[in-house]
Amino acid sequence: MNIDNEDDIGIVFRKTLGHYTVQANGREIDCVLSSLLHKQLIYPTADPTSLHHAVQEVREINHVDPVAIGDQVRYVDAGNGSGMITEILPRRSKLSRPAPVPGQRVFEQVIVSNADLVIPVFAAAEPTPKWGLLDRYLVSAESSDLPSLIVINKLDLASKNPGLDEELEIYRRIGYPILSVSAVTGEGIEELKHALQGKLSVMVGKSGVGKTSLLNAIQPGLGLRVKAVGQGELGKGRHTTTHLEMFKLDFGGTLVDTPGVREFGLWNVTGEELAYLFPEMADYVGQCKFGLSCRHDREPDCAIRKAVMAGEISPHRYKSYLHLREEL
Ligand SMILES: Nc1nc2c(ncn2[C@@H]2O[C@H](COP(=O)(O)OP(=O)(O)OP(=O)(O)O)[C@@H](O)[C@H]2O)c(=O)[nH]1
Ligand SMILES: [Mg+2]
Ligand SMILES: [Zn+2]
Repeated sequence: MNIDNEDDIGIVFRKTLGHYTVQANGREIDCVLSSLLHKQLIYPTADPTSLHHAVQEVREINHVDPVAIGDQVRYVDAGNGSGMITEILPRRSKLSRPAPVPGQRVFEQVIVSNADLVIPVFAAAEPTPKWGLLDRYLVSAESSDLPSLIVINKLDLASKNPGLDEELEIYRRIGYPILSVSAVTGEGIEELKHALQGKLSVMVGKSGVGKTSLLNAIQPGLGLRVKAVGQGELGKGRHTTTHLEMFKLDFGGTLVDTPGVREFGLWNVTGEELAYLFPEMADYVGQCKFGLSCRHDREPDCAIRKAVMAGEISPHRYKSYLHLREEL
């Protein structure tokens, strides 16, 4: 970091259409983008025939928004708590997904940059876990070279899902850390805090698994703010998160809460490398009869399929692999 300009550098904690909340030196600055950065912004609703659209195409833009939550940015302070972002500093990491823009091609959406840990959150029950979605999150984190921590929330409802432990054992065997918690009873919350300490972590998961509730449990002061934002929309005290937001934790660390998503595609993963992103398959890659060109599907003498037959690789993980392979 350039010491001379240190007071002009901050981190993006929140964004709403056209506005970015930058935290710097314990202050929040409401920033817009400089015109240069602004030109790199794709409006999902843009008329594909408009001039605006044409200009964007010439610039070969490949992301929906040049600025992501977690970005370290340089900004010009305009006073009164407002400013303008002029530069995005190099990213340490990024967690991305494809964002199809109607009438155009698919663009990269950086969910969070500079994250250290991806936390796929599932509920023991209500909603019932969909393990295929977990596999997507894990592959996505692997492709970003980020570690994952699987969090199973609603431990208090675990008796409603008798098959849960058996499923989790598959992931434990692969080597993924798993933490079972309950935002309601507080069980496991201390361990979770410990895992978050000193890192920038991002929670991902379906709507209703309890991501925001976990944030409440981890840091009650913050939770109140979260609740106030979306309350009333769905009634019964249930609030759904509509925007990504990053929170500073009192005990050190930063946590990003994301809105629940039903779909989670893979960005920038090729069919050839997919098996490498399943840690339990990686060792077999190259050992198939057809070497690196094996799709590990119906090819004869496939080392990965043999490992599935031998019980070394879980059939459901293999099914996830085949499913994802078809998309790439
Ligand atoms: N029984 C039980 N219910 C929980 C627990 N954690 C959260 N809930 C409930 O689950 C519901 C959804 O919680 P949220 O925190 O809003 O879930 P979310 O993952 O943030 O959902 P989105 O913001 O829509 O993505 C709420 O009604 C919570 O009270 C838990 O540990 N046990
Ligand atoms: Mg939420
Ligand atoms: Zn193979």
